[in-house]
Amino acid sequence: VSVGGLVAGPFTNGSFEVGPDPGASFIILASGDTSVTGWETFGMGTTDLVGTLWVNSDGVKGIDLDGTPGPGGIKQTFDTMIGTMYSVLFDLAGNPAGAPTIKEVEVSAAGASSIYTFDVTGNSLASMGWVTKEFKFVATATTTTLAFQSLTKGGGDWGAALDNVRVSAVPVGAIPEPSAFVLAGAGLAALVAYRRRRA
Ligand SMILES: [Ca+2]
Repeated sequence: VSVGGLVAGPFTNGSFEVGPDPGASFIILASGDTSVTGWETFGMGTTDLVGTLWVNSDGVKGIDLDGTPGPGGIKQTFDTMIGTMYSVLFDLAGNPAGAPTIKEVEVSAAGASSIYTFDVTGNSLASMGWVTKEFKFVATATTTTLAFQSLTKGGGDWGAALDNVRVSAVPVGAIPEPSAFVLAGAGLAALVAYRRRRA
């Protein structure tokens, strides 16, 4: 799909494995960096691409949304079908090496947004405690931007950790259609009225 000369495509590289190699350390990504295939960083601060410095949930690379310094964010624009509901699954943890204890990230797409928190208490770089979260949105355009933004206040280098982002269209049959319920309700009401008239 071409929008304003920009060509999007299917959602890609949700595990952040394609791009620069941070090795056993991390790479600081300034706002506006597009070196991680498919993604662009944004926000007031920077974002870190983290290698085996910590144990990622999938592969050997993940994201610390608070770079050096944060807070930052990362987003991707991809093709969507208008009116289709999408499920976004992602693995969330937090950088346990520094404050704050509760990491916060806002996920947004197509005008919808949700805030997710992660408590790093008891976790370590070797045991991150990754949990899978879900975010859903209904596409309103032929391309949609999915964004993960750190909500850490006042800067800081240790933010929410992100890896293994997956996007899939929710099958139509799995979505309740309000219009169908309204029609069924109207039909039932008409039937009741008809029977009452006959009685
Ligand atoms: Ca990964």
